[in-house]
Amino acid sequence: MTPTAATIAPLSWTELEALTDFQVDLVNGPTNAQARLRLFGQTEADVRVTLYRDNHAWCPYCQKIWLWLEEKQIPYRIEKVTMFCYGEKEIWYKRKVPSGMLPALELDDRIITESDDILIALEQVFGSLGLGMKHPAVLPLRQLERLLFRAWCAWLCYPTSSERQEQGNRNQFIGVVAKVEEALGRTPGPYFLEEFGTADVIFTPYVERMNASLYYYKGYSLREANPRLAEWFAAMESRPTYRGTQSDFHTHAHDLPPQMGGCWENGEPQMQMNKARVDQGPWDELPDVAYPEPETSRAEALYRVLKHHVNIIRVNPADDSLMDQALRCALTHLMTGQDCPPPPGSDIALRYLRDRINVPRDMSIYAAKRLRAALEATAALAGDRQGEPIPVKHRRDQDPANFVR
Ligand SMILES: N[C@@H](CCC(=O)N[C@@H](CS)C(=O)NCC(=O)O)C(=O)O
Repeated sequence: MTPTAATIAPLSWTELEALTDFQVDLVNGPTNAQARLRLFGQTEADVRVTLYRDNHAWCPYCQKIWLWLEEKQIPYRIEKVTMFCYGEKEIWYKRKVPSGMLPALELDDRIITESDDILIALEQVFGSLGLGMKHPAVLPLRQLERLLFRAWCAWLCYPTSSERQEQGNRNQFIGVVAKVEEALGRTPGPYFLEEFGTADVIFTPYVERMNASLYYYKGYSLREANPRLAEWFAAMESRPTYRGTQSDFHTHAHDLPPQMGGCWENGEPQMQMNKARVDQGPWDELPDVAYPEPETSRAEALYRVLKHHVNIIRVNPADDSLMDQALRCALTHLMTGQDCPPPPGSDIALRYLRDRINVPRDMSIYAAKRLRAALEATAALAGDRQGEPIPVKHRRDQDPANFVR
């Protein structure tokens, strides 16, 4: 296609670099998935804790500990480990934790596994976050969270042989959600108890994954269908700690199947619509986030792609020079808003990347939405072919060994 007056030629990598001044202080700034050390204004000598968590910043049990440490502002180191379905587990980690399971925590040279035991150990040393793990008000909420988890798995992760069975699983889940709404309604504020605390941290990882997966696989919008959960989500999103750990619908919808042993679509019209929106956009009004978009989202997306562009181009199935030019077109569109026609045949290459942005590992939720939209708009100028399907039994297409850590 020959560029017309309304289109723009791709900027060079140097020109693109000049368009972003995005900077974050990984160590002392807001919660982020890239940090290897968090100090909260203290010194390295104050560090007593190392958190071993997954490279993808995806593991729900790791998110629980991550959020807790961030809320309490405990100085800590982060060591990232590969989950089985993404690649090879590091040998050094298997020596430390033979099962290879995550999370693990090193606290003054003591290794602790099992996320609940980790929280209990942390509470003993640093005090609890609001009411603690064993408080009589928290214990029933912890049980309710597990009940909700089991009802979610029963609905999402098993095939059904009849409409009646599907409805039964749905009703069972919605029945437990009603109990969660009731629990949230027992206090005047948006949180589970009078003050934000451990109970909210415990509910966060799976409620976030339920919201995403049920929207995508069942056409059910947890956050929109339940007013108290909607208020709870909004309150969580007012916290920079949660924002830094928050993922999006696309990442969860495609990371869950290999982890859960499969997620089953119900095929209903609403589900089909939701699925198309999560996979192909528009991404801006999905009920995965409700706080206002930061002004820095485009600059963040550009900064993150620039940092890794050599590897992004290398792992893309397309020819390197084709992807180099196509990616610069998409980034040019991201920053200028003008159409930048990519080389012929690059629709597949751009959509391959569109489908493999991982939130929050790669960038925050709004930056990812902007980048997905720019990749899709640019791909559409080249054609309507989709990228290689995302695997459902593993995610080795996201092997962290391909990227600089
Ligand atoms: N009960 C454990 C569950 C931990 C768990 O299931 N971790 C998964 C990730 S979410 C894991 O490490 N799987 C091994 C792997 O994927 O490499 C806890 O609460 O910490």
